[in-house]
Amino acid sequence: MIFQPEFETLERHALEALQLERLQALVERLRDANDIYRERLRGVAAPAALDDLAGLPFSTKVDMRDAYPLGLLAVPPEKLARIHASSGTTGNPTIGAYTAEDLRVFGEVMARSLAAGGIQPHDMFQVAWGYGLFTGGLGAHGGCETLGACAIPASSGNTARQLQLLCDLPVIGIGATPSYALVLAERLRAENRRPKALEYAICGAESWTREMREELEELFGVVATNIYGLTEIIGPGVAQECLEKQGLHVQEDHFLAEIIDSDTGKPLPDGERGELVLTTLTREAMPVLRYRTRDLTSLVREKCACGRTTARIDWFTGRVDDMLVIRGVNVFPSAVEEVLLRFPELSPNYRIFVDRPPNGLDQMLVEVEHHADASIDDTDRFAEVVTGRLAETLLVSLQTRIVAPGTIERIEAGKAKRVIDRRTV
Ligand code: DLL
Repeated sequence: MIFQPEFETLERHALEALQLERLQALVERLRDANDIYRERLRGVAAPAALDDLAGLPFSTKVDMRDAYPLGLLAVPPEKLARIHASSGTTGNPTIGAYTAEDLRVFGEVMARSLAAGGIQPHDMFQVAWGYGLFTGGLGAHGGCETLGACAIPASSGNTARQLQLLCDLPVIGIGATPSYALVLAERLRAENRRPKALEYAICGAESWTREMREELEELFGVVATNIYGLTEIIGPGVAQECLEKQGLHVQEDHFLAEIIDSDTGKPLPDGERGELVLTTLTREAMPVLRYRTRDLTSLVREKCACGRTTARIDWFTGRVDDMLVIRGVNVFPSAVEEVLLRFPELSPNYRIFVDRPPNGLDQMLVEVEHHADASIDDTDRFAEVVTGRLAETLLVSLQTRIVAPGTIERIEAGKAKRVIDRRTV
């Protein structure tokens, strides 16, 4: 179902005209309402065409941190209706502030996302992203209300209660991080229980691969789609796959997407992979101009078979900053996951350890669980085969350890942490 066809299927020329009008208004608003942006935009001409976007200044996570907590507001604080925040690993959290109108838009883009992922207004949807400062729980909750669906605010964690709700109530869809959806699916399988009515899982908030999607769909018995978003822009609902599963539709009337070369900052053509840059076209409280997400993907603008005309971003291959450099070779954790999951014997539960022994070369160890029903005669021999395949694809030497199901700790709340980098430098 398409929740707002008047925007989601708008002809591209009309969509681009709307984007330009909104971009021009945004630049004016930022100049008027925020000292930091006024300074940054000094001497910069107003965009006369969408292509002029490339001449506008970028914003980065560092800008957000420097302006902590409310330096980037474009409305008086009395107009705020809610604040979210993402924890981050160092320094100040990143604040996301919303007016009532921003919350209405958040509800709308999440309702579009849920509908694109298979949820209908008469359905029950279990929200298994965390409620609180994290945008996932309350964002999906607002989306259910805007769509007219019934929200079950389970939040993250409390796996026994999650399973009980899924088995007792006619829940059609669930929203969770992919790693937590997998925890739920594994527990159901281990306890030989079945959800009463579950058909769809909408997963996001952390990196995952198509290979992991296949595993999850098979284990959970659902159709799983990918949802993307970030606190700095609005939260989840910036982009969402439809059931055609051909990339994530960007809600382009609200968010303008570009792909740039992250070294040079220059725009890249459609289809080329680079860093995703997002501009909020309608945010009131904390609009953002050309935010460098550090997330790596590519963009296509052809119409999708579902009827939506909005641009689609491809599955992310990681973040600029999750790239590991092992003895000079760039390694993305998503590439490791892709190779592992091509082995039917292996499960999506894995970790990557990186060590730097004194005076030695960096060592990388991939630890992965095999499936409970996998038939592996000789684990050491099999580990060698996996090592060979990883080394051939990643062009780096490493070791692999195959471990029994349940060995690797499951994360029940928050995002999965797959890389343990123990190098001191
Ligand atoms: O993770 C918002 C969200 C909630 C998205 C629920 C989807 C579902 P942050 O905590 O600010 O916001 O983290 C944003 O998470 O820059 C990406 O690096 C990563 N991320 C989010 N969704 C995906 C995805 C929420 N589908 C950061 N695939 C982003 C890969 C994702 N990475």
